[in-house]
Amino acid sequence: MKYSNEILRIADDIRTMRIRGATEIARSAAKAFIIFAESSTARNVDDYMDGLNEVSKILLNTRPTAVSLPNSIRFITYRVMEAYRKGIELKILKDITITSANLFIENSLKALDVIGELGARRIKDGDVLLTHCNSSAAISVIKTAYKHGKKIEVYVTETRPRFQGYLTAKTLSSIGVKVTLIIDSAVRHFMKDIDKVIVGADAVAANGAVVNKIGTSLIALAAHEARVRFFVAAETYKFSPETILGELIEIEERSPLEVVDNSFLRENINVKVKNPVFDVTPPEYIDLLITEKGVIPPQASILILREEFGWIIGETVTSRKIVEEDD
Ligand code: RI2
Repeated sequence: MKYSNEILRIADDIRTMRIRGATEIARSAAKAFIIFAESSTARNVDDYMDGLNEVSKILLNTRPTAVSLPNSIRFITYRVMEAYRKGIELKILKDITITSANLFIENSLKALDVIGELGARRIKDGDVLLTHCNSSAAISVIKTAYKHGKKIEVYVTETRPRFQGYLTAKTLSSIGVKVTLIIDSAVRHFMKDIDKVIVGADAVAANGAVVNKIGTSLIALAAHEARVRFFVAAETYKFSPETILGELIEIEERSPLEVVDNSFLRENINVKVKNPVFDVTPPEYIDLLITEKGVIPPQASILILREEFGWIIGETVTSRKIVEEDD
């Protein structure tokens, strides 16, 4: 089946991290479905559903960790699948695809605003914050607190190896927030100056463990040691229903060439370079999860999952399974 180059480009941009950040990845996947529905030349509903399934596979095969990706795909395909099962005609299936994708994007934008408002209530005037990587959810909290007139200062880690911290530093300083950029390994050194840590999430497990940019768990450890509060800002579509079924969240490993260059590898053939992109912070090190459904302790993650996906989780995750098992 032929796809619009735009869909393949979105997939490639996610893979190569031109599109990055769990939220942006999920919204871009939704945009790919809109493009699919608008450009599909399927002659009947079965062809259309085959195409939908293939687009899902293309997107799912880009990056493995951000649960927002399968959750956005599931949000859209589940609705289309339901309509297909009821015998709905092709034109309407296309409309449902587009409406569902737009609804996902709209919900996601609203969620970020609500997270900003709820999270900002936990930030005090004069707080010194620390953040890691470049999370739109964490930035929403910081920006909202600042816009509410709280004079805050933010320490931002560089975030090796791809230096997403520079993006965060630029964004926050451009609106007037006082920013101090530090190297990742300086976090413990500065922890005594920090009041609260706030980071985003790529995935949240049923037990409240958070998967986020590599280094997050070390920051949580340093915060725990110094009795500094550790907040995670995450939309509920980053919660992983599969973890209720016993599955683990896969930690993406990217190319060593993001860490060293080719000549280093050639000159040091006995050196192995590993580049895991995320790590797992256990719930014991997390004070609060700031979601659009409320500010909760990590131990309450299971309730979010039950509310989002219902009590028959096995059935609601099937759309992803269908896609994977077809391989
Ligand atoms: P938002 C990013 O991953 C970072 O780990 C960040 O904390 C997380 O996504 C969430 O970002 P990457 O795509 O969804 O840079 O809050 O590997 O924007």
